[in-house]
Amino acid sequence: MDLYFAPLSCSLATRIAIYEAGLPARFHQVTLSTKTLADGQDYLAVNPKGQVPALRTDGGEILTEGPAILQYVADLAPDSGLAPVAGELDRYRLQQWLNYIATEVHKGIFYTLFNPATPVEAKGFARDALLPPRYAYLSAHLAEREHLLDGFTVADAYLFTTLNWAAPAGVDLSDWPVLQAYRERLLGRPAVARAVSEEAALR
Ligand SMILES: N[C@@H](CCC(=O)N[C@@H](CS)C(=O)NCC(=O)O)C(=O)O
Repeated sequence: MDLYFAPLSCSLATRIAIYEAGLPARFHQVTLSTKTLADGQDYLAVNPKGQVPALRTDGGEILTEGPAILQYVADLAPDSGLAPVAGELDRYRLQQWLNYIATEVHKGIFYTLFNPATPVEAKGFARDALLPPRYAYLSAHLAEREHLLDGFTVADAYLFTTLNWAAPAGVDLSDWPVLQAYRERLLGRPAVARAVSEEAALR
């Protein structure tokens, strides 16, 4: 399979999932500002939405939307435990987390904080009004648990990816010790550390 990614963006979660699953993959860096690939090809021809991640399956199909891609990768390696089995309640709890992270955290907070066109007041609202209850909810959930579900899943890969954005967005993660410890714990996983160091080198 082929993953289209931008370093340390939300596509990092899929690279982590691929490494955790031990699956072979090729990685193609996308320049989001120009929507081009390294060889100058038009990324919009791969994903007309112009966003990462996109995944080309071994069958040549293009999949988009991080939560769908993450579950696809997890299901290619059913023994990895990266996603509970479809049909079991925990699979829908996984989707509950993926949707929460995508909408309430990724788009709801960090899209606003990183978008250069966001008015200053809107950034302040995202940081001071939207983020605290969401981080408090996540902290309460993770205070007594190592992972969002039982064992590491693709939802952890996604939440971890968004926690990496706190510092560059001006959010001090030391104000959220449970989340800081969770992030550091996950960084101790070889697949996570490898994905982060490889993408950090590309920035
Ligand atoms: N709905 C998409 C959103 C993905 C997304 O926001 N990707 C960002 C990087 S984290 C991106 O490609 N931004 C460039 C753009 O929106 O033009 C998903 O969940 O996969």
